[in-house]
Amino acid sequence: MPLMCLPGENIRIIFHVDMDSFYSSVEVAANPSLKGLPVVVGSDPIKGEGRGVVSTCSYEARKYGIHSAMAISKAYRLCPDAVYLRVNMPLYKKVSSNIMEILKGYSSKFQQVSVDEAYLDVSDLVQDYDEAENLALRIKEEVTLREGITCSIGVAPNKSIAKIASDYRKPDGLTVVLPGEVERFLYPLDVSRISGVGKKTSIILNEMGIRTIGDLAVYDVQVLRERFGKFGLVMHQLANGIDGRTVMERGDVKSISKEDTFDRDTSDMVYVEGVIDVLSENVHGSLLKKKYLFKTVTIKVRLEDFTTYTRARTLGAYSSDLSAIKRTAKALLQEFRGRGRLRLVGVGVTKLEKMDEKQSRLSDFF
Ligand code: TTP
Ligand code: MG
Repeated sequence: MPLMCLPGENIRIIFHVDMDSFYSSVEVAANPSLKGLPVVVGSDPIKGEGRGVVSTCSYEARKYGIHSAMAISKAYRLCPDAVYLRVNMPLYKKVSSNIMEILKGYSSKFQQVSVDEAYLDVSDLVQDYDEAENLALRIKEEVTLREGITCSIGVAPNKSIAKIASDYRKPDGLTVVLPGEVERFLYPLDVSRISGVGKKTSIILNEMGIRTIGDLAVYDVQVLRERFGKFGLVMHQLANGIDGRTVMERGDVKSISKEDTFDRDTSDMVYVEGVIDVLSENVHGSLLKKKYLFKTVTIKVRLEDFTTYTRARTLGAYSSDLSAIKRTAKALLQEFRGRGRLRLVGVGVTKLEKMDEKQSRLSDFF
């Protein structure tokens, strides 16, 4: 069907591809005798005595009420006969990277968002949503043929709707939401389907009388802003099917830093520490946006004679903590006390590691 398009408006076609019960599907593909059985993957399974949690489980196991993040002991009570397996991350990472390579082969506008999901912008590759649907079927076939696991794909005019659509008919699903059908698709769904609307937000929204995405879409945006800040506005837009985010592969970021040259050279360390606070906040903001954790904090100091120093301190573990940046940067600054006036100060973080996407979905919007 041809696309209806207003002058100046670009209708995009975005795929969200998400593997079905990923860890357990990979286990089944590696050991076909598990096919059709309830399979639970988690830490510390030891015959239901362990203290770990379920990472995921096969759809057969889900029939018993087992789900991700449930205590393994509870899963064991629900289904003692399930196959319990330890997490084998290297295997899942290998299969994940094979699948991401397959997906990248379809469009250069590709963005991996977690170990088992990615967006593709196929707007330039197909003429219309019919062709897009055929392309999605081809991708599903290729993933199954090459890696032995199924995935679900949502096809829609933007990322948010595509993500909701991929989850709509799982497993092995394909849901196409045409631009003209966005409202009809979104409005009846529970607000918790919107990415970033977790349990706590859902409870507050429910208390405000907002249960469905449709309720949210027509709610007074000013009230949402007052209650949730900027995310109130974002939620309202997403509920109305508005999401301008592009599909972009993020480059490999090695470090993030910000610096400031003072209007006038200064030896006032209270003032310099204030600048360090602001720079740390900026660095931290970028870090969240780019979804990285850091392990090393650096500072840069330029004295009035232009001699420039960098200092670094590595923490014991990866962190996303703003106060750790501020504290470490200020500790590193101490050696420059009494060294004359400072011309510039900078704060940075290095040794970056991709954050677990599930922790950071909200930050995507800011
Ligand atoms: P999901 O895509 O959320 O779940 P899934 O692929 O297992 O199942 P679905 O068919 O509903 O998409 O997460 C991908 C993988 O991330 C999952 O296989 C295991 C891991 N994971 C955890 O380790 N803990 C969790 O709480 C969740 C939700 C996922
Ligand atoms: Mg999945």
